Amino acid sequence: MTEVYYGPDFELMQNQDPEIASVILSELERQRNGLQLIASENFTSPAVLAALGSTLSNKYAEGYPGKRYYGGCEEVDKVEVIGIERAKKLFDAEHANLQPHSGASANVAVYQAFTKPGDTVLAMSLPHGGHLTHGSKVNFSGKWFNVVSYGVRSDNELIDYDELRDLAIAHKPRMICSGATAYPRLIDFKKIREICDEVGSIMWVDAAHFIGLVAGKAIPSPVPYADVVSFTTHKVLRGPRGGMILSKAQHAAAVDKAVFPGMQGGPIMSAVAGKAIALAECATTSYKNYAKKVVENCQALSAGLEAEGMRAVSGGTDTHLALIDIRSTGITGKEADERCGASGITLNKNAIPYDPQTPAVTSGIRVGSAATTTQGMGIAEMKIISSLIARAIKEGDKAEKAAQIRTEVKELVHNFPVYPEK
Ligand code: DSN
Repeated sequence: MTEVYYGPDFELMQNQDPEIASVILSELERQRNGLQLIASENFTSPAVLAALGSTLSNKYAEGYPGKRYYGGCEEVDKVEVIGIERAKKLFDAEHANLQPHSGASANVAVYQAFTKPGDTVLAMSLPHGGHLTHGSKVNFSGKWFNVVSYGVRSDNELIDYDELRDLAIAHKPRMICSGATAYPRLIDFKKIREICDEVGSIMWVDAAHFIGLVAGKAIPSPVPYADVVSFTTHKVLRGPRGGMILSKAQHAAAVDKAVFPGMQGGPIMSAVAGKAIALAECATTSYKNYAKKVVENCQALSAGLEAEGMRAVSGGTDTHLALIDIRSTGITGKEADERCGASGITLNKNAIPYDPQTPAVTSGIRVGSAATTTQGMGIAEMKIISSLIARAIKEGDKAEKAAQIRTEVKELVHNFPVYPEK
């Protein structure tokens, strides 16, 4: 990591609003002093942070480059055009839209571009690793669409492609969604394309979790197969918080119209600039090496936790995340999350497939290697982290034990400083 963006603007904020400035500094210290293992988080670069804090934030730019509803867009037009071209090149995509404010809003746009309310959509169930926007009853997707869910097999915890095909044939969905938030394995996009072709469905891939690995060529890309690919830009991809959509050229107009004016007003141009910067970073050899290391580290973390007596769902991982069944410890996911938190280890409780516990309690934890790999950690550190997690789960309810683990966590992370001062 290079140094954090600590420009004169931050000093100004400290003078003008010490209350908020002190919270921002405390969060920086939290990120520096703990282990960040949430699979959907990362440390973005100082250049991206600088773009987010830039004057581009002031500009309204409803519309698209060259077709805006406001004057004065000549500079932000350049940023968006550069970003679009970088995205198309990096992912070998025919069309890119950088405007969605988040992954969930990108998904709203996908529904709007390809479906009408009431249409049938086939997607992975949330308890098996899907996402709220893949048809959860508490989300717009489950309220406005007839979402049929597929899941993973009980014997090997891999996507049940036979079930997926049977459901597709039975329900003839308008759109089939693949992609998940807690599935550690590669998805067979070729097979899903064949099923989509067989039943005449749009193929939508929500690649939020793994698109950074695709960008770094560490895993196969869904782009050649899918009609549309939506994702967030802040996970392994290491960009600013936000969303993006890639599509085939034939869907470009529908996607753009669905994003604006269909779903959003003005884009957040500072975030669009941050996305453009991250896309350029992803095209470097150093990022490719990073993406490969993220996977190797996650495999080491998953194996380390298994060596500590826990079980990796599906037997391991091919990606940046591992889902761990911790029932052998006698502790729930909720308790493990709390005990790890008290010990300076940030991760999240997560349902495992066929979980006997409720979603608020769960039998599992989800861990990811994106942030620690950005810090420069490697396989040796993943082994240490596995043992720290195991100790936190077993003993992190006792204040003195949690404090001891927290000290060891601090010693470890201080060898891999995050955003060191100039
Ligand atoms: N909240 C994200 C995650 O943690 O996986 C998905 O949106």
